[in-house]
Amino acid sequence: MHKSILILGACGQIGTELTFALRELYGNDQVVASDIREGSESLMNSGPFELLDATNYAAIEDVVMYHEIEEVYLMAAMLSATAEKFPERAWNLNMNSLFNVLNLAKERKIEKVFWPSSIAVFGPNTPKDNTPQSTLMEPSTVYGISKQSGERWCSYYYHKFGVDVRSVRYPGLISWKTLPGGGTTDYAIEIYHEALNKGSYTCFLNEDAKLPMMFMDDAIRATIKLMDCNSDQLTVRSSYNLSAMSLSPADISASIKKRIPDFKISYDPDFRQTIAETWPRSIDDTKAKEDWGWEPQFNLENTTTEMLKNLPSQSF
Ligand code: VAH
Repeated sequence: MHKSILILGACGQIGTELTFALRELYGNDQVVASDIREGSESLMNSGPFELLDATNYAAIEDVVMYHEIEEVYLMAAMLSATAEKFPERAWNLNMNSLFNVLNLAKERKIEKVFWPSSIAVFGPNTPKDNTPQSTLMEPSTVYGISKQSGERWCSYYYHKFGVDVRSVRYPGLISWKTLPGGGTTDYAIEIYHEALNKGSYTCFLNEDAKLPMMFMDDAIRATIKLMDCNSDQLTVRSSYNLSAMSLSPADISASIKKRIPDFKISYDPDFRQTIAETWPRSIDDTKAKEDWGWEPQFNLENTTTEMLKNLPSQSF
């Protein structure tokens, strides 16, 4: 099936895995990876790459026209922890990159857009357990505010201009192919690295900080499934709740100890604990299940198996 795809932010935690998955599916030359800097050797050697600033409309337009791009996955963003340190840079990147891609679609220069939201759109007074698709949302982080605004703009461009933009609210994502990228849930990746490299980990969240989490393979499969379904199946054009697991650092530590009995964990919460406390503990993703057949495949145990099996070759 011919399809020409551009991934903005292809060298990030999700972008890297999305690039490999889409190239596997559609062919290396059908997927143009792009980022503000080059990526891993394996990514750079697996297909076409463009150095591209996602906030530069003209530069994106040139790449779209040159490669005859039909679909854009906008994965470039500044995540929650880093965004608290650079609020204006985060707003500029997260919002202007979205407007660039939505406007390309509005002008019919591309046909379809994927844009990631996050459970960070929910705030401290959102119901924390089995958080509904539509509910009270008063995010208190720069990142969460940008994601809530982005969801509103996605819905507006769909209803006003017929732009086929699709989105999911990713939970915290656990993966081994790339290092974490400045998020509050990065602990859930670091803990596996350090369990293998040091046999111990000092966690920057409290042991009972339960958050919605997902193994990356599930997140990639959900993303591609959403983009492949018929537009008329979709009843949500802001962003779909997406769920797999609800985990705390203590849960992940216990899972690691089943394989590495001497693993030691300690807790030294920092500002990221304050962010985590504003987010839900678990998510209701009934709408994603009903509209496009979403079903997770990874739980904590097979996530731990995959992480510990694949990580030794990585190092911090
Ligand atoms: C972050 N990994 O921690 C991201 C994610 C739900 C959290 O959006 O900022």
